Amino acid sequence: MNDLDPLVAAASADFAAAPTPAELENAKARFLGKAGRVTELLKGLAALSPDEKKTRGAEINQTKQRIEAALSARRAALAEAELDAQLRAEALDVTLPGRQRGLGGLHPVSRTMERIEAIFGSMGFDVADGPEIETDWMSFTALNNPENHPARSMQDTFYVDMKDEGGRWYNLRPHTSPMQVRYARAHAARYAGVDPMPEIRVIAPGRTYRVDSDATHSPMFHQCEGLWIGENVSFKDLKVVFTEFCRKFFESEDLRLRFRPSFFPFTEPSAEIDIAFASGPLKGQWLEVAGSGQVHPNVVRNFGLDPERYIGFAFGMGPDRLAMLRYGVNDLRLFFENDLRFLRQFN
Ligand code: 2NL
Repeated sequence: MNDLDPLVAAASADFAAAPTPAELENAKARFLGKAGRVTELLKGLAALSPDEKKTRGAEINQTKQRIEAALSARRAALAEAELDAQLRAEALDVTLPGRQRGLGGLHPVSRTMERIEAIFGSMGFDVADGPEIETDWMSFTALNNPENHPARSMQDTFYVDMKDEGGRWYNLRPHTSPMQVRYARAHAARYAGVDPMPEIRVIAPGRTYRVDSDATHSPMFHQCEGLWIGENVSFKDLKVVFTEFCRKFFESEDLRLRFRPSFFPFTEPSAEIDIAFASGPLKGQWLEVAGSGQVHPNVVRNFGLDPERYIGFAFGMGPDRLAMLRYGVNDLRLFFENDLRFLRQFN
């Protein structure tokens, strides 16, 4: 104990009061710095006798060491507090539930397409898919829709900024028929030497595009067309196949079908196909579900086949509309808004 004890106490108190390392360094300067109080004491030694210098010098040095010890202790305490705060801030609560990856599910239209494919598959139909950007010939001319014919404008087609060799714009296919044309032509070429040619039996499901948008039309929509060509395929086969399809699709054996005369450039004769449920909210109401007909001889010729020999039928339907009927959805746009509250109901 000596007269310097209060200085040590003052330094310790100052250090303890410094809340940050920077302020602690300021406090250190007040005691140990160039103009600090310990330095001032050391300067005072000059005025003392050699004996006094020895004792007083030792006292001052001891004091300095005690102050330095207090400083180190405070530095360590501040560093530890800082580390503690950082650890607290970065702490992980390992008991929180993990972030899960949402489970995906099939879109109702995809489910419908798969259902259509499965049913026609069970009747021996192949499934074909291909380009959505098509040539003018594939989308129109091959289907007996001649160049510059006004009927083309009824499709309100999207065009692509690219021309084919004939200088005609490419288009976003307005129906899936081009895929049937491609399939039929490839089939005819493949079996060119085979007599008779094995029958063509195919469906073409996929996305199609028309300039049209309201509660029952979307600029992108889906189609599924079917084609059956052989030596002896008749309208009776169309009726059998499509009746079977509708009864399987809607799971209703007493569902009724009606073939109503119509016109399409690619079929002759042509018919709209209507169905009527035997029960349920739509009971007895005729609903149009597809277009159909006997493939026009010009179209058979464009398949690369002899229309005098090969004949058959085609049909086209809208899976979006079939999905609406099957699931009781009243606005087509719901299918394309991607609202999970709507989509989750199908999974
Ligand atoms: C409808 C009408 C139809 C076809 C599509 C077709 C395809 C080829 C040859 C002949 Cl490659 N026809 N497809 C035939 C009749 C009707 O669809 O209203 N679809 C929703």
